[in-house]
Amino acid sequence: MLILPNRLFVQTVLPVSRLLVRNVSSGKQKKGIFGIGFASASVGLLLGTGYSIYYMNKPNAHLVNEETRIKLVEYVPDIKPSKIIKHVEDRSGLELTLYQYQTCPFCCKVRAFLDYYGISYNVIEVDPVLRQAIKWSPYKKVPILVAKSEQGLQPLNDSSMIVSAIATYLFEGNKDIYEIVNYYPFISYVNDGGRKTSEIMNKYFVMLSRASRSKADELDEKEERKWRSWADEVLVHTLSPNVYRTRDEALQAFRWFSDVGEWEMNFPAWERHLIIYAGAAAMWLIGKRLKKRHNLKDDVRQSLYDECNVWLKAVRAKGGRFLGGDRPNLGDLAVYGVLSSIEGCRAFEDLLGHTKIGGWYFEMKEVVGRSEGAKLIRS
Ligand SMILES: N[C@@H](CCC(=O)N[C@@H](CS)C(=O)NCC(=O)O)C(=O)O
Ligand SMILES: *[C@@H]1O[C@H](CO)[C@@H](O)[C@H](O)[C@H]1NC(C)=O
Repeated sequence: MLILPNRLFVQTVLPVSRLLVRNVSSGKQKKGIFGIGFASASVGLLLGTGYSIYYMNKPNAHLVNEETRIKLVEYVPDIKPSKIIKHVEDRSGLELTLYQYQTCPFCCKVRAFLDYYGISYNVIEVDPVLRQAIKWSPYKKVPILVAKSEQGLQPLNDSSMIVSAIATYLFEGNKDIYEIVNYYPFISYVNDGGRKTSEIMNKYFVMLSRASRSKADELDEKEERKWRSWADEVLVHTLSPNVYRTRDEALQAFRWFSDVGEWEMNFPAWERHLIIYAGAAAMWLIGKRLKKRHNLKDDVRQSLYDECNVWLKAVRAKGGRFLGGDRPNLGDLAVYGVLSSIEGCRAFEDLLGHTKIGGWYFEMKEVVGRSEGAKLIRS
């Protein structure tokens, strides 16, 4: 069995080769395989488990009292987009570039949102090993969405902030994206592990300046925020242990990632194979740690089914096709986006077989695929 140096876990799976090199050359940064540091922000790489660790550290965080906005960037390298998503109905005036990994649940969430509202964007598939495509960014995770504003290039980070900021832009109507970013400042602090971390404020809030709204609307919005946060903090954590449940499944998952991320096109063969085999082995191991950390049931499938049933119950309680009623709200889009990241995995097949989520899921897929939200945007 492959024994990976600890640092490899820390930076995770995909930066595999780069780290191999680094590990051999620097002996430092040993943190103990089972330390918290082991599961740093990047462990989840493909399945975004990092989020949790970040939050785990939060209660003990020491505030640095540094509040700031995401700064404009002078330039981004001129890289040919891996894909250009063109929605003819797009009148938003936005010019967006999404830096992403195709199967990262947070990236899938952003795409589900943009596609539903029929917003065009360029995709740059980040090479997860070397990550050159985001070297320009001080923020080292994906998704990053860069929006062209009158002031310059405005990066947005964190999938939920991205969704809220763009939704604010689309529905508020008269604000520049640069201005909107001021509503989402981040606060930096040093956590117990001595790492500098930061958190974006208001990330589940769409900032609309309506004169008044009904009590019912207010409750709906609160519920919508609750489920968006649930997608990030609960649902997402059931994914990794399921997708990487057995060595075989982990390998199958990585092969699927390779297909849909078009790794064959993007990376040399040796690198792709290294990612697939080393990645699958590492994630299989990590999946077990995450299962404990997030208190999943022994049969991890059951935890996935349970959470999906919790979601379905909430949808049904609203009495419509979606949580948002006749059409999806941001809660629906978040849950759908996150789940769509495992669509090609055995876990997803099992999920369809053991729950009734398929009805809601495929309706979502349809309305997102048809960009049904496009007609809701004011132009
Ligand atoms: N809170 C962030 C989490 C993003 C995240 O953890 N992304 C992972 C990929 S799924 C990542 O980029 N990890 C760092 C790395 O790849 O090195 C969000 O919602 O966007
Ligand atoms: C967002 O990005 C900025 C730099 O672009 C970074 O300094 C900050 O830590 C990031 N914040 C979060 C919470 O991701």
